[in-house]
Amino acid sequence: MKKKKIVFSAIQPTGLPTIGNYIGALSQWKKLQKKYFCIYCIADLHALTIYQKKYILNKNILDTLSICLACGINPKKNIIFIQSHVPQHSQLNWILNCFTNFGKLNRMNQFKEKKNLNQNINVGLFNYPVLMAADILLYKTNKVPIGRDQIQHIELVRNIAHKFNNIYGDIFNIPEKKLNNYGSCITSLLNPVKKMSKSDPNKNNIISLFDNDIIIRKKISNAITDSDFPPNIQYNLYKKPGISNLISILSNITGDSIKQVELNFINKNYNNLKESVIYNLCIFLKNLRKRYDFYRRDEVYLKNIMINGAKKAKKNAKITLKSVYDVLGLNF
Ligand code: AQP
Repeated sequence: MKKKKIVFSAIQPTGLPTIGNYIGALSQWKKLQKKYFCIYCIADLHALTIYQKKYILNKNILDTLSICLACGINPKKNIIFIQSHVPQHSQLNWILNCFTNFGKLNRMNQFKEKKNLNQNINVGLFNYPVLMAADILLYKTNKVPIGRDQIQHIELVRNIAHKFNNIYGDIFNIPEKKLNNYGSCITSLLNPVKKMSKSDPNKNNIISLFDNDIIIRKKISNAITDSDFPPNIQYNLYKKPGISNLISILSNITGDSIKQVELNFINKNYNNLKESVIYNLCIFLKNLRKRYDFYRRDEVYLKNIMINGAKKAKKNAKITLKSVYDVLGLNF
């Protein structure tokens, strides 16, 4: 039987995921399980780049794992694990630091943005993409499903892998990105040229997977559209970012194509579009939360998934790390 290609992706346990995390990552994760062998990681070490309170981080890890299960991740056929439970990530991270160009890392847009927002500009924040490289390269990953915000990071990962391979031979697989065309960047509701982020301090910018019907109605009703007259419900990211964002959310939640959504709203107004987004989001999130509650209640089950996931991940990670140690002359 032909061996399945490997997919790797991660999510940080930094709070309740948004509809952007769902559309850009989690919904893709579920679909990819059919074709690929999938390795999904809850990136708790990455989450430490911002200050975390012990109990909140602990709770967020369990919440995020439960969300992944509720979104349809199957831990029996694939691997889902917690990053800090597999120490090979930190070990490879150090080695890759020594193969990463400082200037390139300094040009990462996410670092530049977070640096401006953050009081706590730590080395971990700077080093974030190198730990990401270790995550991906440890598992001989072929494809990495990502939102558009992560494209630059994947290019850096490929660059680090090439650099290492050029010196030591074909140790790392060179991974490719996999974008969800119309969901690769769900944007802020009040500022639709900015990415929707779960850590955004203004919660009116985001739809959390845990927002109830009343809150969803309020936030979508207030979402920025435009003043085109007559109203024109068409997908155009540059000329109509607010409308495109709503179309994209609706298309991803209902499964209708972007074209179909546009056809459904010919001669309709922005209020009609918003009502449909509200209706579909409320139903979708209610069902998701039911599945989430089912998993979140059973911490013994969740802990078993973590233990088994770490065991399976370690088995693969150890093989790659050993070959890296071998070529570097670190093994005796
Ligand atoms: N707005 C988005 N649209 C599409 N995809 C998105 N992703 C995040 N936001 C959007 C994708 O979700 C995956 C997991 O993200 P993460 O939690 O690891 O980190 P992030 O990209 O930094 O996500 P947030 O929500 O912006 O978190 P905070 O606020 O903690 O920094 C990734 O594949 C990402 O592309």
